[in-house]
Amino acid sequence: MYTLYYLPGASSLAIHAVLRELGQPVHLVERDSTYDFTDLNPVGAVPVLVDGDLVIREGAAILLHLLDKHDNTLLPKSGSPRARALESIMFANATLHAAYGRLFFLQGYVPDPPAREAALADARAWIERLWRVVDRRVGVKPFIDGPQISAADFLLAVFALWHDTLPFPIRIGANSERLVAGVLRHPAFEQARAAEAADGPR
Ligand SMILES: N[C@@H](CCC(=O)N[C@@H](CS)C(=O)NCC(=O)O)C(=O)O
Repeated sequence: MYTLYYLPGASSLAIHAVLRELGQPVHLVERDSTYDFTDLNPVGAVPVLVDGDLVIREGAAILLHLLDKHDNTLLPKSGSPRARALESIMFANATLHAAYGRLFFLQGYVPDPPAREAALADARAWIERLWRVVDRRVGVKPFIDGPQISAADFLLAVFALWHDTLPFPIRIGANSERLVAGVLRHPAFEQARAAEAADGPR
């Protein structure tokens, strides 16, 4: 059985939902209940997945490990559909996720209010610009790379859920809103989210 270190509603929710989609049993351990978590990940961040003797950090690496190991429809097996899907995962996890990381850092660690507000406005504008990239890529499709839900879609929906915790709105386009609504209705995602909600908001 896998062990997933998580925080409720954090990017680890995407991994949790993927594990459910794959039908894989998982032992969930909340990061803050683990006093020696930095032994597992010196960076202190979730997700961390334990698979037997293997400890994997970094969300994208965890996703690829799981999707290569188990039969699934979340990641095409080869060719340009796979390349597109990998690009979407990396964009979501390395570019859009990092933009939120910057925003959360500014919220928590810039003590001077005027400096913080200016930096937050800039971080927010960058996130909205990235969502416009998402919106154009989705176009009329239900999900980012086609009719089939993918791992990148799970990540995007997790990020969109963070908007409820912010003191200002983040505008995403109509295509992105449709994508997110589709993920929120998806049974594996819905179940993972409900299970984590029992632990409270992020
Ligand atoms: N590059 C890392 C980033 C992970 C990350 O930023 N995780 C956040 C939650 S989404 C975290 O654990 N932050 C530490 C904290 O909230 O204390 C990955 O993709 O796994």
